[in-house]
Amino acid sequence: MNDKIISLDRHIIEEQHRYSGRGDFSAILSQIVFAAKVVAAQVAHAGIVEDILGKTGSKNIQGEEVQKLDVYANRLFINALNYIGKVCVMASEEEKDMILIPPEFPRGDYVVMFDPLDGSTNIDVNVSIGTIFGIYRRVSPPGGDGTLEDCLQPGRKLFGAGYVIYSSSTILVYTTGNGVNGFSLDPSVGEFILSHPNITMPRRGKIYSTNEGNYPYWKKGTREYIDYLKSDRNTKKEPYTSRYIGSLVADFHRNLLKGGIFLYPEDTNDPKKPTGKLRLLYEANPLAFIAEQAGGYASTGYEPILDIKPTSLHQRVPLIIGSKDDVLEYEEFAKKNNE
Ligand code: P6P
Repeated sequence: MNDKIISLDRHIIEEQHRYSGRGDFSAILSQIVFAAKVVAAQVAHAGIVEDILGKTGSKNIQGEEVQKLDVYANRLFINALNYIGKVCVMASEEEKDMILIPPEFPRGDYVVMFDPLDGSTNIDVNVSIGTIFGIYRRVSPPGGDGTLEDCLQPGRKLFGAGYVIYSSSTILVYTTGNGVNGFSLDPSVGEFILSHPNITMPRRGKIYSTNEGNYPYWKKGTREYIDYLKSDRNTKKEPYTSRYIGSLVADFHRNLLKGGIFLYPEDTNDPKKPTGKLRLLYEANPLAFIAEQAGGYASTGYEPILDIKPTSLHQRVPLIIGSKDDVLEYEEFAKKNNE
C-alpha cells in the first residue's frame, strides 16, 4: 500500500491554511464530496435501478425534461449544504429561484452555485455526466439570509470551484485559486485519492469540441474559425481532431488533460440561445476559473468569462474554453462576427 496516498480530505485540510483557516470552506467542500459520492453510487446503478431511470414527466425551469436522477442529485446537494451553518444562499440549474437556508438552520458566510447533474439527457445512454460547482464568500452583511447580489458575483470573485465527472471512474477536480488537482474515487475505501496533481492545460491543443450541427446558425467569424481548424492553414498545418461527447464536463475534462478548445457559441437560429446555451453562474464560471488556474482561458469570444457581471441566475453565455492560445485565436476570428 503506497503510504504517499493523499486523500481529498487531507488535501482540503492542507489547502485550508491558505484561506480563512476557520474550516468553513473545508466543511462546504467536504459536504459536496459526500453528496458526490452518493450521486456516484446512484449513477453507477442507474442502468439497473428502474425507479430512477427515465423521466419524471416534469420539466425544469429550462423547459427540459427532468430525469429522476437530476431531481435526486439536486435535492442531495441542497440537503448536504443547507444545515451546516456555513452557507447563506445557493443557486441550482434545477431551481428557478435562489435557494434560501431553512429558518431552523444557521446562516453562514458562503454562497454555492451548482449544476447538480449536467448532461443528464445522456444518463439513459450511459454517457459520462457531471456535477459543476462554484463557491463565493457572501457580499451581504453576515448573519441574515443570502441575497441575489450574493449570487450575481463575477466569476473573478470565485473562492473555489470544481466538477465531478461520473464515468468509467468518478473524478473530482477542484481549485481554490492555488492550482488545479484531480482526485479519483476508490470505491473499495469510498475515498477520493489524489490522481491528477497540479493539472496544467497545454497552451495549444489539437482537438476541437463543438456541435457542428449548429454551423449554419453561427456568425461569420465563428464559421471561418471552424473552417480554419479543419484545414491545413492552422498553426498545426493539419486539421484538428474533432471530439464532441455532448456532455460539458466530459468534453471539458478531456481538453483540460490533453489540450484543446470547446465551443458553444451564440446561436442566431434558436430564440432560446441567442447568447449560447450554457449557463454563466453554474457552468461557465466554475469551469473558467479551473481553466485559468490550469493555464487555460475561457471567453465569450469577446471578453473573459470571469469578468462578466451577472444579471440573472440562469443567464446564458457563449462559452469558448480550453487551451489559451486556441481561445485567443478564436477571439481574433470572432471580431468578424458583428461585421
Ligand atoms: P447540444 C447537456 O445537455 C449540455 O447542457 C452540456 O452538458 C453539453 O455541453 C451541451 O448541453 C450539449 O448541447 O446542443 O450540443 O446537445
